[in-house]
Amino acid sequence: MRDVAIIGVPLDLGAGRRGVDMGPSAIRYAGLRERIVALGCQVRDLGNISVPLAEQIEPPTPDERLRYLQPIAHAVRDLAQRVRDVVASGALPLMLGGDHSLSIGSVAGVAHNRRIGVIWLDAHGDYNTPETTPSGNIHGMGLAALTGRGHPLLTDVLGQMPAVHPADVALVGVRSLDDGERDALRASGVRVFTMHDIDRRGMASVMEEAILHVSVNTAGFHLSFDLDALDPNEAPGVGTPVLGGMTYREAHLAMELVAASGRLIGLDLVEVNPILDERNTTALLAVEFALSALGKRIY
Ligand code: 5AB
Ligand code: MN
Ligand code: MN
Ligand code: MN
Repeated sequence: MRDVAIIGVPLDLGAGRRGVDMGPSAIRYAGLRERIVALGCQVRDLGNISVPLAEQIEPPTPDERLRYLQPIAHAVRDLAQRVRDVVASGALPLMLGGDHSLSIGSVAGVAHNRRIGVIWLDAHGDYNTPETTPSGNIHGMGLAALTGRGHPLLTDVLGQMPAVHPADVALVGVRSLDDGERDALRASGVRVFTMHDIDRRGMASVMEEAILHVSVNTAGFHLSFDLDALDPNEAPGVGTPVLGGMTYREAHLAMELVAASGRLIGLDLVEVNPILDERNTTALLAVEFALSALGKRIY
């Protein structure tokens, strides 16, 4: 079993709704560390990176197209450096969010000086740019930034532009795209698997193709798991719920296939919002997914 390093990112500046800054605590309280240790992994919890509260800083103007750009750029740079160091130490970085803009840092760190694949599990495309965003929220721009589209403070975090090649990315679980975002995704070369594909083909077939797609000529893949990929009936504690999502069983199977590939090199669990959750259900699910992705077996 591998070494795992946990990093919390109590960031909610990238989201339109408050509360995902409490996600790292909720996932820790759901028993993350002990349960990964029980799998036989060596686990270090590196604590949280330091992120300002919205109350501490200037509010954005109403028509701002990159809300809280400066503090988010600072946070993702800090995170990317820590993740790069974790990777150099031989451990697998496990990020707890926090809004999905944090993945701009985590993926940049994992991708430092090498070619990696990315699987982005999400109800959304996160492929907006300052030009297409309907909200100005940076958590809707993360995947675009990682593939080189957007503000330079977000596209060039560790001096490697783009951090990942669009052709090495698979987006899985999508069911909500903005118009400009859809056009940009179509032109990008990112492989997109919608909920329609999952319904028609089944999760196993979709995930096997996604894993193969991101594994060709890469050092492995990073999995960025936005918990809103799940159906809100099963995972109510997310900031931007969209009907028609994955079941627990489907997402669980996806994680088992990730583990079986032997190619996982980094993992984000993001967008857990304890304010909207019921009895920490969504955080408990996040822990189950981490365990399965790290190789927990039933038999
Ligand atoms: B999440 C929306 N496309 O850009 C936007 O939760 C939602 O990280 C983004 O996937 C959702 O504001 C971002 C409308
Ligand atoms: Mn999402
Ligand atoms: Mn997302
Ligand atoms: Mn969200």
